Amino acid sequence: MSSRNSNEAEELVSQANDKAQKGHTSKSGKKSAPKKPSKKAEAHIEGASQLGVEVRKEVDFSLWYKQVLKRSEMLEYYEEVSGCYIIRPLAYNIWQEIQNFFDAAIKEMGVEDTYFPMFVSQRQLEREKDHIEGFAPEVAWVTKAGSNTMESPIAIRPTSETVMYPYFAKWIRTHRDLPLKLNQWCNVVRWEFKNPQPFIRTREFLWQEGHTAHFTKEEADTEVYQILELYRQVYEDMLAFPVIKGIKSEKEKFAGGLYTTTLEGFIPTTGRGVQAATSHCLGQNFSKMFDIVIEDPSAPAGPDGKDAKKMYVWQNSWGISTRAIGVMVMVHGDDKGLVLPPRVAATQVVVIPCGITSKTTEDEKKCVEDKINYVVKEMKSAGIKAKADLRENYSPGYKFNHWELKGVPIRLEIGPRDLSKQQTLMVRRDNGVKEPIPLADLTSRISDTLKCIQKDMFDRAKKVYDDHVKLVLKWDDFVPNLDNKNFVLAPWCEEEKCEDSIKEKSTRHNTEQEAEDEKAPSMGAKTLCIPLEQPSDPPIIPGETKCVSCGGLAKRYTLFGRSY
Ligand code: 86X
Repeated sequence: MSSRNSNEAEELVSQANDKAQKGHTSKSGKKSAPKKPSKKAEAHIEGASQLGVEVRKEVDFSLWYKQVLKRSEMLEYYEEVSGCYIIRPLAYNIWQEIQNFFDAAIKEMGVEDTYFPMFVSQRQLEREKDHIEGFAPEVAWVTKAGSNTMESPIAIRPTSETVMYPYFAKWIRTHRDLPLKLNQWCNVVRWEFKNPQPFIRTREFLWQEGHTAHFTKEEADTEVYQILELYRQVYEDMLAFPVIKGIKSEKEKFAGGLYTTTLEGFIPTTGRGVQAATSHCLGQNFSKMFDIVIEDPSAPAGPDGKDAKKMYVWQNSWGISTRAIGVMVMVHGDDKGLVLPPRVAATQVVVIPCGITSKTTEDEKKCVEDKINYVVKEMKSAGIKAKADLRENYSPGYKFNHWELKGVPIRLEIGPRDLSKQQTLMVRRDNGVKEPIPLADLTSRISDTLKCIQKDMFDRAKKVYDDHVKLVLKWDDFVPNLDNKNFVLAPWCEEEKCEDSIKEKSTRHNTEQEAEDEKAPSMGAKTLCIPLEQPSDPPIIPGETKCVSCGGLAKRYTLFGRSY
């Protein structure tokens, strides 16, 4: 198991070299010199591992994704344990931006941060038995201490309901203890055996889990949707990643809860859906399991010694994970590497000296560098995350590639000729557009452009998403649309049997056994969500509109798709 990642990492290089070579076969059938230096040569070139992405996003998406993450230095493969990865500063910074925003927003709602142990006893874990049954194979256990087998093994939290709720029961006694709103930022472990994918499916991941208890269902309901809206803001406003809000079907909801709200995203290159975040109303299911009760204030204990009526509290739980980073990369990245939305970019602007030749005097060079340092300082004091790249032994071209790979939203080029005209050349990472900017307006123009990039990135992604949601009314159009890498939005009866049948009917039964993860188009469609915002044209007419699959009566439009 432990050698798998190491192989995987090496393959990143060798497969890519193969591909580069395949693409360069000359007419005579002889391969031209490979574009990339051999692995050995690479070792000699300073920074060669950052030389860029060698495989096109559209050609081999999965390899492209791994290369972008690795070469941009967002992520490193952890050789020791399969399915685990090192989140490097460039990526961790994005997580911190998400934390900062979300933390401030939930504090505003009265949520407090907390930290519970990562271990849970078998006894506590099994109090949730009905619901963890399906999850049980993913639970990781600690069974030894040193060389001694432990008397009672302890589980590592896959989520913290069973860790926290015994203490909710202890802390919540009367309605005056409500609402209780706790959140923790932590790691969780789910020992999955499906193909791991950095950020998207990893055995350990980071998330926040919010757990709250309320006096009324209404209060709980309100919070569920407030949190869902905050998650939308994280994805759409920060990561420029469009999502659709909805409710999970009974089959797809968190079995332990009453209902699950979700954000569903779309990865255009594969046509697959991805669950971006969930906010559950647990109802009273967990409070009944864990005996989280208060005295009903409307039926207090009587003077006659009659016991107060017990009332089970209403609970919610909600979470967003580091998966968000992965989907952002998948949607916005291109053949040059990462493309970071300005709001989460650790560096928003990089300034690079250009046009320095052998004829440039030392004085002129110094002038350029001084000016660069000056504008960087100016931008920084205006709140723009700017930096200068004044490294000596790298050409401007090398630096351009380097910062493009890392997704920096704006590059500024400044040379002696720009200085004489009191201007700089601005180059946008997201669309490559170049524009000279007068130095006098620099900070305001950069600020505006950063906002514009943020908006354009979202608008472009949103248009792609919208174009791939196909409204389908009859079954004949269902699978063809899926096969064209679309989601299908269709009237549905909301019966589980029908959901199973749709999955079955949309699974392509290939003769050669294909790994589910590798050949996405073969897998069946799931319901992703019942969107909160329903199409109005044509409207669903109760008692009349037919379910897209079984012909029974349709309740609501439901979003279907193949998903991660
Ligand atoms: C469901 C529910 C919920 C708090 C969230 O979605 C947000 C944050 N928790 C998580 N879930 C499990 O309960 C679960 C349980 C076990 Cl034992 C497991 F191995 C995996 C699990 N995965 C999800």
